[in-house]
Amino acid sequence: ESHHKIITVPVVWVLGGPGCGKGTQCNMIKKKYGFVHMSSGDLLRAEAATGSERGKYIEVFVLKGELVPTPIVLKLLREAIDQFDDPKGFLIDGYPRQYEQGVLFERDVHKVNMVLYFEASDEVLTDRMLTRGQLTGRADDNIDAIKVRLQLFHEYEQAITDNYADRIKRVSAEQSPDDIFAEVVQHMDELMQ
Ligand code: B4P
Repeated sequence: ESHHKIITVPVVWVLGGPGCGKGTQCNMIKKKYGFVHMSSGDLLRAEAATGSERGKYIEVFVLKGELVPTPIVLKLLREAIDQFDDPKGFLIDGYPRQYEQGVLFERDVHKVNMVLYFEASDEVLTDRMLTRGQLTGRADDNIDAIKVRLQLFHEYEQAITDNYADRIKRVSAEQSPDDIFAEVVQHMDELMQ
């Protein structure tokens, strides 16, 4: 649509199972490369925290670990993207969760240039989320919601990895943040050449 910003910089999707460390890596990428970091989860939690009608509706899905309806997530992302002038690029963290979300993004927002895909076992993911739940009290980091989040992740991951195989860079997320970042840097440098 014509009132939206036209994106002329690279767009990177940052994906992986719940708790894989996307947020940590995005912060490191943002610092080094000057990209804007946009987390679908953060946007949804921020909207929920406003207590608006839309926020209350969103919160029901997030607390259960279920997917929020795509039009809402895409609209929040689009609104956030439109607020930025000339960053070096966009990191879209936690979106798409389903192949169809990716299709809509590429149709309505921008083609994706690279997909960073963080891999870790369900055991590692579960441990990280439970730890974070204890440390921060994040409401969806409890065992019931975690099970739903993992189940939905596995249900949809194959369609995403199949359809974006040409742009996916897989990174093992079972290492320390610095070791993961060393691999990420190689992919980012290649993209920015
Ligand atoms: P998200 O906020 O995306 O939640 P997440 O997948 O658990 O990832 P998060 O970013 O929080 O964790 P991260 O891996 O960075 O989504 C939450 C909910 O929002 C979803 O369940 C859904 O309801 C909704 N939602 C979001 N996007 C949606 C979409 N596109 N469509 C529909 N609904 C959507 O980090 C995990 C933890 O690991 C951190 O505590 C970190 O400190 C730690 N960690 C990081 N790196 C580590 C390392 N190397 N070693 C050890 N620990 C590490």
